[in-house]
Amino acid sequence: FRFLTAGESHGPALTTIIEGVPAGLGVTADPINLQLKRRQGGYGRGARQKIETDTVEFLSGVRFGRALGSPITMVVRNRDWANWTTKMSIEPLPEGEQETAAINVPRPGHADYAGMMKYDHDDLRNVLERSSARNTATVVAVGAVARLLLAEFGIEVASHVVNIGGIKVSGDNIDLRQVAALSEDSPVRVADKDAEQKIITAIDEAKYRGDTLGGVFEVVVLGLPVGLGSYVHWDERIDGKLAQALMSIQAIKGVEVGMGFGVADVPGSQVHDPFFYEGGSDAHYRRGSNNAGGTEGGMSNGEPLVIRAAMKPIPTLMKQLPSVNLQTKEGVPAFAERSDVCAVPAASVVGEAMVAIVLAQLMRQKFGGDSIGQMRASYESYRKTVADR
Ligand code: EPS
Repeated sequence: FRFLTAGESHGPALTTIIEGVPAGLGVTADPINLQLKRRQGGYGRGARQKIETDTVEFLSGVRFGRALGSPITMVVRNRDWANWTTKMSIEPLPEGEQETAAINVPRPGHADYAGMMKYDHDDLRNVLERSSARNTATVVAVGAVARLLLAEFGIEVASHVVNIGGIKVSGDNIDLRQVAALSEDSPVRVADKDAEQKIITAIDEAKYRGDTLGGVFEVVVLGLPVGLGSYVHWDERIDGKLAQALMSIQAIKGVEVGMGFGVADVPGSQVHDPFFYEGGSDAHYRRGSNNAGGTEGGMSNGEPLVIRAAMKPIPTLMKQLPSVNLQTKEGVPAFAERSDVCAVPAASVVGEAMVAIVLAQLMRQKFGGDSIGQMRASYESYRKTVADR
């Protein structure tokens, strides 16, 4: 299960090709469009989301709503393209027409500066168009296909926001399903009404000041089998793969699994999750807590996966930060363009997608098969082996 994405934020479309979806898996536009809609939501989003209604169009790999086993191509068209045909013209402009003036005042915290140096661009638009979080629409589309695969094995992926701008959500040890359901109804994807109101006010205040806010979201996965990933090589560890995947999302600066950095503060007796055995008709090994967040030794351990990511505030500030004109070397305010005040709720949906992608990859790796039936047979046989131990 691998994929590539392509597309500029204000170009004609975003495109992705996925390979490795087993033949026979039900794949239709509706569940993908639902995820795209979730990504577009959240209090604190900018005007772009009013222009777009992201929907997916399949160009290959699906017939009568079932995956063919061939590469799946999906396209999400940018409605805003209609307003950018000259500024983002693919062909050279006709004789006599002026190219849009280059922008060369990088935003602190953005890809602008490093991207201009790296690719030798004079215009930071050539960097921002691809570095833009607009591309997360394709990531969410791929994640939606991954979720369809995971759902075949009873694996569910959800998320909620636990902190925006330092306002933290209270409530440890609440039921994960309940949290997911509550956050779905919240404009900031928060499962705590008190915090929700404070966060909405904080976003309004940040907007008024021309500032932006970051935060932390938590992705929770239920129904994972034990043994995805491996301890044998550094690049096969599930936690490492998940961290890389979450860090690949624009503006993410940190990832924690389970108790995360908290493990540094207390002794081992308060960190590690004790085992016990529950007999009866559905006899199985159980754990007294889940501080490990569902991974031990680079493998899933059969408990819910709990992983958090911290997002920095978006670097496009309407109250511009000090910067330098890269041509004149003069100190001037940074470039500012329409943007979001806070995109943490949207990032939490993107986080779900990235996690789903990694898990789909690991499920494909462990259970193989070219069709969904073959994959299921291998999964069932493994499940039986584990249940009999
Ligand atoms: C985004 C689309 C972008 C931004 C945002 C995310 O659209 P536009 O630039 O036309 O307003 O709103 O991206 C960023 C803030 C960024 O820095 O990347 C989207 O569809 O998610």
